[in-house]
Amino acid sequence: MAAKPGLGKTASLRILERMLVIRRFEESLVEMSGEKLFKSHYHLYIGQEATAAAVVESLRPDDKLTTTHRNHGHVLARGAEPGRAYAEILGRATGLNGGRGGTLHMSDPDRGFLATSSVVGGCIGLALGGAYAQQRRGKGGVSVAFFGDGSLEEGISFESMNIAALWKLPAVFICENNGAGATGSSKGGFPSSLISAPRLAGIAESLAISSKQVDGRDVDAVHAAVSAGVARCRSGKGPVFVECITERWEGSKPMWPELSTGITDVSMAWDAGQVPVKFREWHTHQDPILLFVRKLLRKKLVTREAIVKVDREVRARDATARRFAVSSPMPHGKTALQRVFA
Ligand SMILES: Cc1ncc(C[n+]2csc(CCOP(=O)(O)OP(=O)(O)O)c2C)c(N)n1
Ligand SMILES: [Mg+2]
Repeated sequence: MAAKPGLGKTASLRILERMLVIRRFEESLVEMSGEKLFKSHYHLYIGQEATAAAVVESLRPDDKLTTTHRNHGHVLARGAEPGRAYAEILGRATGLNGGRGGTLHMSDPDRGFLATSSVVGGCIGLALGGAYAQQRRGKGGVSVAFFGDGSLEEGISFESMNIAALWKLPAVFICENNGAGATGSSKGGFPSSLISAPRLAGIAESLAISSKQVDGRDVDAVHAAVSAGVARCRSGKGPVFVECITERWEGSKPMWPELSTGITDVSMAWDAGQVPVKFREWHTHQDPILLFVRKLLRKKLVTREAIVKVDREVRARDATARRFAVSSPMPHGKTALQRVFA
């Protein structure tokens, strides 16, 4: 895939804001779970924000997307209203899917999401259908699948990538490999994948799919790889695969999410004294938001004051969104059979 010029100030700030929207949403959600506002199992996107935020920067409004159980970041990055996303998780009538999908199947059809599937690997097959439709439509649209490393344990991913390659479909496979550091279910943690291939991108390469492995914490690296890949897809050259590697965030290691590294303080990006000793490695080397803020400051694209202001605005909007969801009604009993297939 060809290299792409770096991101300018406006795009960088737009991406940073998206990442903060996701982070504040996920932090709030842990509190809301603690308040027993919802009961279901859920998954947080903390630590992977750079990937969703940079991928959507390369997309057009008519592009299609599918995602997984770890979907909040993807849906929010694409511009879904946080209030309606919270409402969905709380099962409220005002939710993005009328409260029927919950956290595991939250989707935003108005923003191009074809479906969200918590069946590991399912979203890859769904995105393949989207890519076929985009090819038939002939307008240069692409279909993006966001999925975890665990999806590559599933047969559907191989079959889908094979068809995409054979038919030169405009499918963008975004594999978020957060396996490093996962404890795995055998040790009481959340499951991680067992795949014999040394490089996941190598699996797609074996099917003659243009592939790249990037640092999933690095906004510029993800954006450069994905925007080049999307351009390739739009020109009819077939599917692309980008493996975005992140270390598993501490709070996503146990079966139930924990806000183990605390509420993010953006000043940790420039004031090492704010960084708690216990999670120095995370705050210094892993947190994609702090890494991006430091880079923007180094490049003199923003000031500390501007960062604090954006974050303050994002937090205020997050508080409003939470209130909207909590005060929203539950779906009426009379609607129980609506949107039921059988
Ligand atoms: C077909 C299928 N098998 C098992 C599960 C149970 N399960 C839910 S999430 C998960 C791990 C998924 O790992 P990965 O795709 O890497 O996503 P991550 O949670 O690491 O982001 C498993 C095995 C499932 N949902 N679907
Ligand atoms: Mg994983």
